[in-house]
Amino acid sequence: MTDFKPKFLEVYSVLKSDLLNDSAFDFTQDSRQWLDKMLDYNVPGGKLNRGLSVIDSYKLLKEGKELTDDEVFLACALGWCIEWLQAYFLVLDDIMDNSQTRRGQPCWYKIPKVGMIAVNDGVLLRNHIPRILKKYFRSKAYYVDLIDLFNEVEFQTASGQMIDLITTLVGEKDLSKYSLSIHRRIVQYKTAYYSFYLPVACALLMIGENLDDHVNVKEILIEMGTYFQVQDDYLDCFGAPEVIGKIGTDIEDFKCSWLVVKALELSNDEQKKFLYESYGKEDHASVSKVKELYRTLKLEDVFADYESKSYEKLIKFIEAHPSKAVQEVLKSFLGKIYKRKK
Ligand code: GPP
Ligand code: MG
Ligand code: MG
Ligand code: MG
Repeated sequence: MTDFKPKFLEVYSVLKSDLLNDSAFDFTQDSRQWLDKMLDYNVPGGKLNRGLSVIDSYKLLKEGKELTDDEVFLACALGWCIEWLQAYFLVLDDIMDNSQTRRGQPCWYKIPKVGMIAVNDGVLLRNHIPRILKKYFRSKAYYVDLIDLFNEVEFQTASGQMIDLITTLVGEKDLSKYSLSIHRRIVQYKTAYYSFYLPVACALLMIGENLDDHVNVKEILIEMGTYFQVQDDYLDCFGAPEVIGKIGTDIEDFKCSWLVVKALELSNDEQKKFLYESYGKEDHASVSKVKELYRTLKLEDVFADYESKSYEKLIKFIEAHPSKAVQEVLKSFLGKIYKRKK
């Protein structure tokens, strides 16, 4: 597989420079400097899996044909649109989840000078996407479909985020409503569409495909995204903060995490009673005890089993797909996340 990362990073500088010189706004030195720092802090510092998947997928769909410089640039620009979307979601998600760190540094809103300016920065990040699309894709036949795709996926993500948040409402803390089916609904919407379907859908639009002809690919990617968010839930508790770059908050936040759903399934009456009393509390002692119960219930093994079963299931789905090129795209994506530690 070609390593597009250096090229991808080059394209970031081009897009940033476009945005810092956007003629629709009369930038002052201060505002340009703020935006410059805000972008560098929030956009390029992640694993870039989502963004790189657009160009990787595009290359595989081209089945060995050389890509032109223009094609590489455009696929990278689309990849960055997804990274921008992700930056926008994360800046706001960290406020909503009361998180402290992200990608090994304080969350943007935690920077003293930033605070709630982060909310507007999130709005700006979101607005940069249509600006990039307009500049580079306006003349393409698939422009309308691209705009529509980003809009649909953003709507699905915000709706998933809504159900992630309203299940935790204070005063209604009730673990009896948590189940695998609710968890599935939350994670499909809040994570799978934008993280898995979107990159591949972008590549498909770029090669001129109609997305209505790829419902099956979408289903597989949503399944993969569900598995990815289960990993995220697992790492929130069992991951090493210095590796995942963030400190988990799911127990404190009373989240409908895969771990708590599994714990409820496996607990005896006494353990259940303890969970009902302790889950969702801020204090360190309660959080530690919940983690201790997770260990007693051997959730690490339960997860390892889920992980290998999900992998096998996904490979089976993928291998049933009629196109070898599409199979390669899906396998390459799965390979990037299987047994990930961050
Ligand atoms: C990840 O959930 C979900 C998102 C980042 C989507 C946010 C959507 C918005 C409309 C703001 P998470 O809270 O488990 O992620 P993390 O563990 O990285 O904080
Ligand atoms: Mg969240
Ligand atoms: Mg979060
Ligand atoms: Mg999480």
